[in-house]
Amino acid sequence: MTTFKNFIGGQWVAPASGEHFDDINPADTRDIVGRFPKSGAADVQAAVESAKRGFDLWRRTPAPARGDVLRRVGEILVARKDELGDLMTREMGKPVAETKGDVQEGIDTAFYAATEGRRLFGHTVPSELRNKWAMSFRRPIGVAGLITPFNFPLAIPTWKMFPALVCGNAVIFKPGEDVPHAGTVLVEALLEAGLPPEVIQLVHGDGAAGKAIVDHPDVPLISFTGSTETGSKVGETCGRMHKRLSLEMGGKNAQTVLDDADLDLALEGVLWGAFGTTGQRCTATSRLILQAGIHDEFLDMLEKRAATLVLGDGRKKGTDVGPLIHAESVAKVERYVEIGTKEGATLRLGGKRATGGALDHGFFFQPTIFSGVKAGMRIEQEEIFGPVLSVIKVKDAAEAFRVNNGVKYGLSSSVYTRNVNVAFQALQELDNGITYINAPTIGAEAHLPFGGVKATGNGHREGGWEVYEFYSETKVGYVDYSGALQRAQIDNY
Ligand code: UN1
Repeated sequence: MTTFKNFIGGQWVAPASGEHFDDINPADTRDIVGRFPKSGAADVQAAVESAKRGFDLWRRTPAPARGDVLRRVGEILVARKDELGDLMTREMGKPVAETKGDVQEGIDTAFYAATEGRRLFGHTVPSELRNKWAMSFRRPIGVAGLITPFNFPLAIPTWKMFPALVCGNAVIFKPGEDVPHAGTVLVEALLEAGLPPEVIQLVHGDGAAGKAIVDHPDVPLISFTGSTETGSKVGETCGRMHKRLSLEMGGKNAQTVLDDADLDLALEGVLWGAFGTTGQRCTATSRLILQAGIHDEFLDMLEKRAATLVLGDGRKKGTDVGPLIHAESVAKVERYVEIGTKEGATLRLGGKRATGGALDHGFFFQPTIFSGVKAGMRIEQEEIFGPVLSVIKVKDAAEAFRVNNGVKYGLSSSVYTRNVNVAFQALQELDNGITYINAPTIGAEAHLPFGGVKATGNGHREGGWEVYEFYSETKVGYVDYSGALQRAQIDNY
């Protein structure tokens, strides 16, 4: 079995502790992908020292040249897409069509970032005074600590890393401990593309490694995607230390289907939204809000189709739904099935581990549907991160919007309707960072801002232009070429 290393100080190195953890295939726990470093504060210290040297070099590299490196990374990812899709499915389980889509998001992000190196716009504006120039421009910040989850092993790291790099920062990257192999390949691609070695540091490990990065005084920039609970702790530390922080956390996203909707279309949407990635997306559909007129008919259609979804190894042709990521996830989903049942919801489908044959070796869970769910129940309020869908009946669009908004999270929402007025009302009324009309709650594109309101985030966005503002600081320059002391707000008025 291969023992993998960290990348620190321009070299592949073993962790200071000498300890490792196993990277396990969740579809077949007998298959160990490799052993990866269990890193701690000593490794992070070495990574920060090196990254500071990397930053000094990189911040002076012209932004278009920084972008060129990202363009080459994009080309490498294109060439390695199939191989990457396969190894990502092996370590985290979702079907290869999805992992290849994940790689494609990384490719799109790379090419967007490459061209952004030729923009990084500031503003030139007129001065109040004669013979004086006024402008704003963007400066890099320093060492960025990036902490990412397992569910998008490539896309999410690239959303953070590529803009951070184009803006001229150095990066310390801690991939999710369930997907260290994908993280390693991404760093290999960056080095192959010509990124100066000390600009990137790869530190594997669990929460202890992540905490050491967040706690380090010389890492002024943190971007974290994960649970709201961990995000709150990260936020406390960053607040105390005056760090710039971007948080992407939980969701409890709803798809609403109104009486006038195209039901076949809405059915495809909810199947993909609720059970794609085994429900392990922060954008997953975990609530389905049905208007009374179509409630029974749609639930029937859904139950029938969901029962035919094929569970299995994501690397096998014909698999619709892969496994959950690990045993604790299975236990968590089981707990929520018990909670839903106790709360009085009706279990319509699933509710158990999926077993039999090859499934016995993995963390498979049956697609699960609860109907009769009332607003306010725990299964309606709390993020489950598994293939569990709660169905709520409402009388009209106004009630659907109230239910949609009645949770602490605010990532994405979806409304199926043919009524253009209602569609635009939804865009205006729903408290989410993203609202889809006649499309599921998942499917964000790389060149638009991604993120949520309320407990989902802290006001920042990934993707699109806005993320470049996060990874750079605005600086203003005034040049007075009058040869005289001109006093703003005094001499001019
Ligand atoms: C996430 O679930 O953490 O819109 C990110 C989507 C994907 C990204 C999801 N493009 O579902």
